[in-house]
Amino acid sequence: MELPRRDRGDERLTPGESTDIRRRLRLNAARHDLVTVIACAFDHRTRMLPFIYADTRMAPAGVRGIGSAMVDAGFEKTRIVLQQWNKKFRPSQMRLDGRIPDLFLVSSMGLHSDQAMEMIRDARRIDPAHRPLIIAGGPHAVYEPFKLFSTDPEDPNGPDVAVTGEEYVLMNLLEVLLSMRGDGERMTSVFDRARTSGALDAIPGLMYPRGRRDGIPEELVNTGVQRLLGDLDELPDSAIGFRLLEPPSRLATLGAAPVPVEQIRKLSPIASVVLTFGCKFNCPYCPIPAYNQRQHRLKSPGRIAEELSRLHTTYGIKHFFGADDNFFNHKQRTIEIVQALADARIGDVPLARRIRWGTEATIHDTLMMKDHLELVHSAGCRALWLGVEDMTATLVNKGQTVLKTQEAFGLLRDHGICPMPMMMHHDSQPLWSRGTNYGLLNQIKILRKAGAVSLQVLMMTPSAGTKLFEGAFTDGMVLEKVGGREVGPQMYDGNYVVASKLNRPWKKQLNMLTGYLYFYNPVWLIVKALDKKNRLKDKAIGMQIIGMLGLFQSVRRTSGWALRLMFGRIERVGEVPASKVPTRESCGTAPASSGGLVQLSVASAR
Ligand code: B12
Ligand code: SF4
Repeated sequence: MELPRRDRGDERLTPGESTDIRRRLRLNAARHDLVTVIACAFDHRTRMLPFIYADTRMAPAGVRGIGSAMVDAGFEKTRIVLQQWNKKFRPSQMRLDGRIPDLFLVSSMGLHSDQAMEMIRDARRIDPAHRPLIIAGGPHAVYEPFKLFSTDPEDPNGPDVAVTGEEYVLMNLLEVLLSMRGDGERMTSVFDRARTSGALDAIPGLMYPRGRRDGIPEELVNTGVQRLLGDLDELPDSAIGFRLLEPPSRLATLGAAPVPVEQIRKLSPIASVVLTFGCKFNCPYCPIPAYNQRQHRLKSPGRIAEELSRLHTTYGIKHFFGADDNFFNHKQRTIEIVQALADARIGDVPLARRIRWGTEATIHDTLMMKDHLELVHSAGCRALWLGVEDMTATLVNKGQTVLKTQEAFGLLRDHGICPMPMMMHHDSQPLWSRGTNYGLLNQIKILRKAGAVSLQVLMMTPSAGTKLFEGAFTDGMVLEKVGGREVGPQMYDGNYVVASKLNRPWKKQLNMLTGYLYFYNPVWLIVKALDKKNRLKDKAIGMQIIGMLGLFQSVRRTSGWALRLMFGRIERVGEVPASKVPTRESCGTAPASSGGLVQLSVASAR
């Protein structure tokens, strides 16, 4: 099921409210003097193609955004810990400014949720008289918040509250809590009072547990769908988040100071930046349009140019990745952004000569932009990741065809922009097809010839918050255990076959590896190196090298799974994932104070 949407016209926050709430918090921040640690969960078992470099060399925008908002709201004592760089970090041992933090915030994607839960479990080991308020957020909390709350009496675990939205929801929560907080009162204690009084129920975008035992909910309360920030210019300066990063280390504890400014560029040579959100398409396997409540949200062209300039001048970062869902989604707005970037200067030098950036777009919209690709290039754009999925549009039809894909790739290549295709392999696609373009290798061959610089082949995997999600479970496609090994969340990255109608889907697993090997190999590296006419030659060589290294990792990590799929017993999931305890929808209003459990309506009980 897709994420629900607020009533039409009520999807967005009142303009100015997001800036205003941070201003209001700043007025009281000194009195509360909060210490906050924000951890980004990362499961190192997921390190392989096609994300092998970007996964650790690009400090994620989500935690940086949350850190920037905290500092902008006046809470300077904030540190961001990336498990990507601090594998051994133990929240139970964290001290910042000599104190156990007041707030411990955990951000996670679904596939890193084992690590997120382990960090939360560890934070709960802190003496209850001192333990921080634990708040979970990020994509996993957005799409499957109920999974963050343990229902196992042997393993009480879970955050105090999950934020199912963006920065504003956290600020809203803090404002409510701090307005009720006595001097020096523990955040967990004020949270308990707020929960009991129903004060949380008026904050859209939360899920919190209620029950007699901490860590074992008897019900979950869902306060409804967040209101989205419409004007992304209201976001705090994203440069702030970079100066909060914990230096990489093998220690369980935190360092005395964050990463020095001059080292940031080395650790995170790429900066992901929020430019736009939303996509006008409606692919059934994609949760993005519903998450955005069908809104297209942007930063203004001036703000984008200013932000990239500041990130470059402050930290020396030269490479940027737009966290866009479809950067070309709206032609006129895109032209305005790229024009502003092309015109921007740092001193006497054009910004676009100092920086390079890439982002995601669709084939359809790339063709719509075909008369403006020169401008896109002069704005500094050097790579576009394009969802070609299956070029014959058998899997999903969003107007892509072989001819259109070739045309778009050719145009990009001619304009010095690397086309980076993202493909989706599925049950009915063979490895090779005779006389048609349907096979995986046939399509890779076409893409390679058309100028693809990198390759992404992921297996079609059910994604929470999509139209296809529940059906994949009810149709018996989703695997639970194979050869005795359970499918863990870290395997939901598209690199493992975890859903298939085939009796023996091992071929699919090997097809992906074969596809990568066909694209990333020494022969093709030499071909690229000898190709004198190719304007993108250097990038293609670089990607071949990264690709071969990544392929080694992919083979190492996934071939055991292929063997299990070949010989092991395959057990399938029998039911759609849902909360095991009743979920009460709070309807966005505060119920009367109650010490016991209030149950208004049961949304999902299993
Ligand atoms: C950039 C990106 C990547 C980069 C990440 C690099 C990096 N280190 O940053 C790369 C290319 C490596 C990548 C890979 C993958 N990605 Co990706 N990626 C994105 C993308 C396009 C942008 C992420 C981003 O920066 N967003 C901007 C920030 C500001 O938003 P955010 O992270 O959601 O954070 C906001 C809120 O969630 C919230 N929040 C976040 N953390 C916290 C914490 C607390 C305490 C609170 C209160 C709030 C909060 O506030 C933030 C500010 O508004 C998103 C889609 C999107 N538009 O967000 C997908 C997305 C995150 N990716 C996704 C997936 C599934 C993957 C892959 C598994 C590949 C795949 N099958 O699609 C791999 C996993 C690789 C790995 N090993 O980790 C999914 C995650 C879905 C889920 N349920 O977890 C997303 C959401 C796309 C989607 N809707 O399907 N990805
Ligand atoms: S075009 Fe891409 S971002 Fe848009 S709905 Fe389809 S898969 Fe999602």
